[in-house]
Amino acid sequence: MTNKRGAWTPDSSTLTKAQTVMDAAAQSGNLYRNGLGMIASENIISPMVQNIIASDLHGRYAEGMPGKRYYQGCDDFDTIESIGIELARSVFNAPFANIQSTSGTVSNIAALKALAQPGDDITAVSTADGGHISHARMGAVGLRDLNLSTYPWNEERMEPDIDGACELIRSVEPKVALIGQSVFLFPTPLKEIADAAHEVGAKVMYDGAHVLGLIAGGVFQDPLREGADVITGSSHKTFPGPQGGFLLSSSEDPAFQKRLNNAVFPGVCSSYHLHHVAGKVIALAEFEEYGEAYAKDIVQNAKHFASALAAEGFDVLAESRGYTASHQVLTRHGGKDSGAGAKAARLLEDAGIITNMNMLPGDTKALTPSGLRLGVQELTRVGMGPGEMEEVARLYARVLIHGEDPSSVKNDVADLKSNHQIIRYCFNEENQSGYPL
Ligand code: DSN
Repeated sequence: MTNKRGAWTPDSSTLTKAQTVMDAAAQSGNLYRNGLGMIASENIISPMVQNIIASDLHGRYAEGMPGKRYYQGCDDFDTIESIGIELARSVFNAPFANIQSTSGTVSNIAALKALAQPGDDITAVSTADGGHISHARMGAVGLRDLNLSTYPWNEERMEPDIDGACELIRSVEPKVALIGQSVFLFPTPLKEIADAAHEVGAKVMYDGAHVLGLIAGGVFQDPLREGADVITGSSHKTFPGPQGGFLLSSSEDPAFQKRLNNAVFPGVCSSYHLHHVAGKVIALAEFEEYGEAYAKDIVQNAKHFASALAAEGFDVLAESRGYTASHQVLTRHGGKDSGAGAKAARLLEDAGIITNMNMLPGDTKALTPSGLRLGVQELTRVGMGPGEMEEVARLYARVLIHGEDPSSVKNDVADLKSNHQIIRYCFNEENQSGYPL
């Protein structure tokens, strides 16, 4: 038995296996260095973040909060985390910020621990409509043993049907009204939903994992001012930091803030990965400086890319709303459940364009969906603008519409990418080696 590349066998020596791992990591780096990373949940980290996540902090523990630790040796990390909390409160304009959680899903598990008890009701967007797996019984919602009711979905507007969602909340009277998706083209009209939720005593939890950088950059929506009690999110999508999570709240109540902190530690984390926390703090500092411009450029690029794809002949969703107001673009490549999205994603990968297949309205099977979900945040991060968005749309068309051999398109993909090797919107922009090794 060998893996896909035939690079190892189970009886290889352990050193060979370790070397194979090093080679595969380098190969994976090359794939993205020479190709177009367009998975909407991904990004690349800045040189300063690359440095700090490889620091000694990686091996350390700091359970508790700054100034109140269960281990010695934490004074310097206290400085780091204190600066990080202050920066997060400023960048996200949030009275409360916890920067410890190790991912968006971990933030969701912590929030559900703080906001609900097993057996309580929750309302959310269904995974078929773009809700995240942690919003489902198969994920964190099930782990907390919550009863899930899903909002009706408005396919035309690609958002919850607002009247239907409010009706559902008023009839179910959940403990948590969860808003936000992994397929997130447009801001959710939050105020009406939050009013209905607060009327029945529910807390409003907004999963901003995908759009956190756009929210912080002031170009998407402002959930904490529109009625969200808690925002959860990842630190590595449109917010361009290392892998990790955030937990934010509009609450000034010290008891509620303590409940949120306790839900992260000791609730769902022991070690909370100090090197990544420090990386988040650097990324927050960089965002404070460059975030607004980055967020604006992302959304401008996404709109431009969507229009350029449509002009090439692609079926781009949500035309009536201008296709997108986020970093994401959705395209349909065949009939429902046809697997056309999966096929398109494989052909694009052969051309060096990395995307993911995605269910679109009407699809029922996650492995044979009809669509692609595309994100432009990484291309924006390496300095691509509207002109490059048009070039990328042409590359898509050569592969998926004109049936050109993906391996010949791959050369042009690499050519385009060779001019975009410097990571932008960060410190030391002019003095860096670019993509991570
Ligand atoms: N599964 C990720 C996404 O691609 O949206 C989020 O965790």
